[in-house]
Amino acid sequence: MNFQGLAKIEKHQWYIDLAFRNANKAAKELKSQKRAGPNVIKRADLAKVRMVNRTLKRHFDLILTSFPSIDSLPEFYQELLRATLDYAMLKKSLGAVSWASKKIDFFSESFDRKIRRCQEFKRMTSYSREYHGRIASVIKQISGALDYLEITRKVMKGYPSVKTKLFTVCIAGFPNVGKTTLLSKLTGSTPEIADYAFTTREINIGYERINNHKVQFIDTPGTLARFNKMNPIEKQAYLAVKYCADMIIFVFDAGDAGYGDDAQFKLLKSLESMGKNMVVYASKTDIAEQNVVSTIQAKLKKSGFEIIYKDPKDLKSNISKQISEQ
Ligand SMILES: Nc1nc2c(ncn2[C@@H]2O[C@H](COP(=O)(O)OP(=O)(O)OP(=O)(O)O)[C@@H](O)[C@H]2O)c(=O)[nH]1
Ligand SMILES: [Mg+2]
Repeated sequence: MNFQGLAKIEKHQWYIDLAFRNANKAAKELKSQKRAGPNVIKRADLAKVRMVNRTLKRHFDLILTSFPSIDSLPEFYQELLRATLDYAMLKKSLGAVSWASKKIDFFSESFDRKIRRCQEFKRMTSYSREYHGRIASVIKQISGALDYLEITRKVMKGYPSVKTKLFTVCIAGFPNVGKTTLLSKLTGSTPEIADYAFTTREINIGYERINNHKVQFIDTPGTLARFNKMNPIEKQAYLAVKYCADMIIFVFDAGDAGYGDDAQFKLLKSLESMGKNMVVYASKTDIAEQNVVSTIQAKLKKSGFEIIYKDPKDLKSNISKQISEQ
């Protein structure tokens, strides 16, 4: 699921200007016809009303249909919305556009009727002016809603495209431990990898077919600890783990990442509290001292992690087993 296709939302004046520009054009065309006839003023005024209605309905309906129905979004996206936007305000703003769309219909129908029945040229002109005023006022009333929907659209465009129905494996651990390197080894994807912490500034997602199942791998930035202190990307990662992960691979740096074992153990413990199936992968065993690896292994065993994966192939076999047990 992604939100790239959300319609851009303009400032309220843009809609007023567009609608009446189109309306004036339609009226002008009608008046310039050779056989305009005696009723041309009335027909031009009616054409204006209908064009305003058509233009605004088209744009407002596009906004309403391109925004997904919030209550039917997968839980992950609903929570992401709550974490990054004002959920109540978003609902209210969509409600305001829907209200405006109905009001525009109402005024258009009522002025269409008035103009059709009107016999006096002067009154017709005043109806036309009044209609313009009513429509402009309705749109002005939703200017805050339109502004907020545009902010929402920009934020939602940046949401990761997560497939919420696939078997999902999240890769977690301290910065610079080798999470993204593992993602590439597991899926063949090639995101940015660098020898410094916080290289991954967004959620990297890769896919791999394991045992005839498409598996989604999510490489998460940050440590996923302390939700309130997280930046928006870290929040996205945390929520992806919470709502989408069927399994977590904890990357434990056996080389010298500079965190020390204790801090990594502590993080491992705190992630265990998320209640997900978790396996440990020891990275950088190629450069680590053998006795360091053995010590880590012994400590992990005490915490209930019998097997420490060092080879991505073995991890894939474990994932395959988990899928078949589901
Ligand atoms: N020798 C060795 N180096 C590794 C291994 N895995 C990762 N590295 C190196 O460690 C550094 C960090 O790797 P990344 O994969 O970017 O680590 P990360 O956990 O994604 O880092 P952030 O995105 O910053 O959190 C890079 O220089 C990698 O080449 C490994 O198994 N062995
Ligand atoms: Mg990374």
